[in-house]
Amino acid sequence: MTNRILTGAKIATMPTAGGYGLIDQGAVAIRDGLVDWVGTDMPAEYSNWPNEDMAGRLITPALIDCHTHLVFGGNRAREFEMRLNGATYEEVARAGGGIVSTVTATRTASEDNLIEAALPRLDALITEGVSVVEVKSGYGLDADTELRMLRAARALGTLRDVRIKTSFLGAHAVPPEYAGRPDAYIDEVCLPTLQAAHAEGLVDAVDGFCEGIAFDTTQIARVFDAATALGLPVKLHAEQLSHIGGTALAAQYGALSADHIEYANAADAHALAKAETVAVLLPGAFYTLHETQMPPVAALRDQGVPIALATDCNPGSSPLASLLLVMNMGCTLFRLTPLEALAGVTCHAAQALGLTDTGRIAPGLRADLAIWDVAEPAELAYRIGFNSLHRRIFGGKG
Ligand code: DI6
Ligand code: FE
Repeated sequence: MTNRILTGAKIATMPTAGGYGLIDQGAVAIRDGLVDWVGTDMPAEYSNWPNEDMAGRLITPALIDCHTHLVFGGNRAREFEMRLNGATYEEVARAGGGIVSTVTATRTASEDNLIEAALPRLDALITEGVSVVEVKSGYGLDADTELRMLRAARALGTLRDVRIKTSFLGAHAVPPEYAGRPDAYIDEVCLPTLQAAHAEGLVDAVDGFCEGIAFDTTQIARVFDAATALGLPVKLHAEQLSHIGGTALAAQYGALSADHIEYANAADAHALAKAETVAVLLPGAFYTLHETQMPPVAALRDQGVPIALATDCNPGSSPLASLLLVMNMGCTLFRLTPLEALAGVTCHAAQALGLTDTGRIAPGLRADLAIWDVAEPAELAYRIGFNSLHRRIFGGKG
């Protein structure tokens, strides 16, 4: 790997102190895949390093998509049409559509089929400067398919220059064969499959869907207790469609993140702040489902809760594979600032995945960088459907 120095750039370092940490006419030295130095007055030791002039381009940390369901079979375009003919998302789900219809398509897909279907979605993210993608299971809802999904997710990280972080989401929905018996499903399928997936090294975190159409806090707590016993961090789809206590439960377990949280309240925001749990906002689902309940952004700000943004790429509520569009949606739909949007897909997204080696530009962190054909960071969230990536550097390569 060539050690080199990138010069003549505007650098958004995204420091832990907050703000863009902008460095004008700055340089960043890359040694053995890590950031060795970043600043303006280049130390003499770098004067004979290969030097690449960025010609004033913006450099940010490479982007991180901290919430996706990237691996799945089939698609749900027909349900999209149903909803546009008046059916609500919950009505589609209760009529046996929704998540369960993707389960059928995923159960019949081989690992290779799942990989082949996911790669175009992964490539779409990578072309926008993404270096880390979180991928959940949750469309198998039986042991074999959940394990196959997680193996496919792990395989994606060997087929592309990208880091994959996996989340076990066995508690995503109750499969048809357990209709009306959620507790039995948790006991007989979800928990044993979590054990098997962990034993195979397939799980980085454990997630759940805490919602009226999925699992209640008591059921999610049993999954979280099993995760804790295995030493695995947790995260949770919480307060997406109603308020049933998921956000508070996530905070109680010290979750890495609570996700969606449109129906969370000020008390929930306080609990997240105390637990240092990241609020992951998912405007793609809000937009696709034509939701109206906004997440409590003002309360999250007041409490100092780190806000992340992600695609929630999934075939039902967010068939979206553009983190740049998510930044624009975060600003336009949720009134985030462009700075909050950039932090949401870099340093706060890293925190939502428990990563401390990326998401910022600082000595000792990975040289995961995105170089943009823009002059100002705000342009990244401002543009709609216009990828301004000039180059992505992954672990010092590229
Ligand atoms: N919330 C969502 O919006 C997705 N899953 C979840 O827990 C929906 C997934 C799907 O509709 O396929
Ligand atoms: Fe999701």
